[in-house]
Amino acid sequence: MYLYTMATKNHNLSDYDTNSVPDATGMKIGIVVAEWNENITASLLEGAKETLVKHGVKPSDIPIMTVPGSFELIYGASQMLKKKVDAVIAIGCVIRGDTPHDRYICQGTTYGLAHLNATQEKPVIYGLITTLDMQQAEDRAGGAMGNKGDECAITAIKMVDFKRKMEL
Ligand code: RBF
Repeated sequence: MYLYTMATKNHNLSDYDTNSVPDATGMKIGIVVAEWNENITASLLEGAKETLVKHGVKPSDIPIMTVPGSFELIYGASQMLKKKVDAVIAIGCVIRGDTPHDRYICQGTTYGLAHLNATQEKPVIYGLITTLDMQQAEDRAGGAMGNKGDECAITAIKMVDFKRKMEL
């Protein structure tokens, strides 16, 4: 079996083998996006939407909700999971600041989203960018390293497909 990995060091986030992606026709994939660092999260959102649609998800089957900051992605995602969606993509961007605050947000958000994955029936996709500066964030939001929104969309489709196969 050919196992295509997207998670390789220095791998461009938008570079993937189209043939490895299941058909997403009929899938409903919600997106919760944080307003903090909106210039970045808006690009991630665009990437995710475009890639979902490219693989067959109808735009009307992509409900989108915003939350103030990344920390609120946990609540936002847990609420959206209760709605008619097959998976939820959580999008946020935390940039290193002058105090340790960013580390608590990253840790809390990561733990919260992981907890949802471990306890809920539907998958939550980790679309949190955590960077040292704005340049690193831009590089991953449609810049030199591709767009993490694209990667999240592909991951969401693959996880919904995974769940469908497990139910057979
Ligand atoms: N939210 C983000 O999504 N990204 C950030 O980089 C970010 N930095 C923050 C820095 C400080 C000092 C504070 C107080 C909040 C920050 N937040 C950030 C917001 C956080 O996720 C959450 O919305 C608030 O802490 C809730 O009051």
